[in-house]
Amino acid sequence: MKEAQIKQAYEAAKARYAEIGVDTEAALKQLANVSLSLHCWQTDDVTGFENPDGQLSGGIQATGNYPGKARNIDEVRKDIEKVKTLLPGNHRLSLHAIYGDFGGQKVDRDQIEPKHFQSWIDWAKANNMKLDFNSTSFSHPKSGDQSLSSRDKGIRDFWIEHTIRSRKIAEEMGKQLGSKACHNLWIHDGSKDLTVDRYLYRSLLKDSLDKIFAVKCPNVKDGVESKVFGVGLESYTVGSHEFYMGYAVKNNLMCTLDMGHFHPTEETYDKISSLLLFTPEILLHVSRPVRWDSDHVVILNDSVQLLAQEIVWANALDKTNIGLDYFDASINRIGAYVIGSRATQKAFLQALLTPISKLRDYEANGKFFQRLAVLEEAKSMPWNAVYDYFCYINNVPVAEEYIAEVEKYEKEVTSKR
Ligand code: RNT
Ligand code: ZN
Repeated sequence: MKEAQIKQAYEAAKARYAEIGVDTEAALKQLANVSLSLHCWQTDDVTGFENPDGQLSGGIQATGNYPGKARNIDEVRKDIEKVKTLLPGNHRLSLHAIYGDFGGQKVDRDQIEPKHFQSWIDWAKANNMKLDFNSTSFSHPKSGDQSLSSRDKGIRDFWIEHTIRSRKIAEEMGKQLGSKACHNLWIHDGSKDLTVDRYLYRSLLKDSLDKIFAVKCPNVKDGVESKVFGVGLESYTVGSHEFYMGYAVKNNLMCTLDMGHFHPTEETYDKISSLLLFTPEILLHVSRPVRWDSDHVVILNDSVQLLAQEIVWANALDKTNIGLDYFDASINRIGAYVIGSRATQKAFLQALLTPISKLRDYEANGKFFQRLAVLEEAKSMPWNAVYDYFCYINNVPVAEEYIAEVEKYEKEVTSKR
């Protein structure tokens, strides 16, 4: 797009928004502070560096084998650096415990230490990024169907140790980078078929979590992530939403809301206002469920728009940690990153550009037709000209221009892997 065209469209949009009482400059400032936590695992289909030939397990699957996936730490970093050049704004990076800099050594999960992530911390500093972290219960010989909720004390202790170590790594990241790191705990524990001991596994999980969170990490914000079911574990999930909601409320932790982890017609946005009354902050996994898969590339759909609106309208941007969580191995992975992150930003921008005080007035005065009409009109307001301008002032490709950049990187870099 031509510079003059971007600016002209923005000025027209600005004037149009001013007519409905919305300040686009203010919205742009707020959008600049919305940082996304980019999930490192979109680069390599959740493989990590422990065993590059290992199978992904734990109720999650990446389907497709599009060429060019990152095979090592340098390639993951290169890819993230590329993504950064295609995204407006400042973003964080979320690492999983299997992405340590193990230097070719076998380091089991109960042996990981901050030193294995020091080069990531240095890299983050050099790239002006903050880090978040995740313990990894899946893809390991001791995972089985259950980890922290296993009947076997040896297995539970192994994963307790792993998770405490993961939190200590997050602590180090938070400390060194001067920004609290979110630590997310998601375990796959569940059962393929009916179980007659639902209460037992949940009480074992509660007991394991008590041990894990007894270790204080002041530079960490802890989140616990529920799920409705996992592939191969369809009948029972130990860490259900009710389980973690209870646990988080009681222990002042965050519930991680993964948009792919609820019943198909259940919307994530409606949980925000309830959670924020009882838990300190929220951690999101922005994702897109499609039938059995909870992790398709995020697009600008109703669920993401409703979620962003709810957060903005609840004045909760500074209590919301926006992680992305999707992995698609069937298309260009860098392109997948850009589509999903931009869609998420667009949803927040749309929410920031909505005339909320007018809508609230209508609502308070029982003018429900007017409320619905303005909500509908907001959808076709020229928010895209504002987003294009946001890309432009941040020196990243505007609109579909990023496609050529992704193609170029594919030609020069990923296709040669
Ligand atoms: C799995 C969870 C979890 C993972 C990542 C890799 O269903 O959503 O968050 O996707 O941690
Ligand atoms: Zn998730």
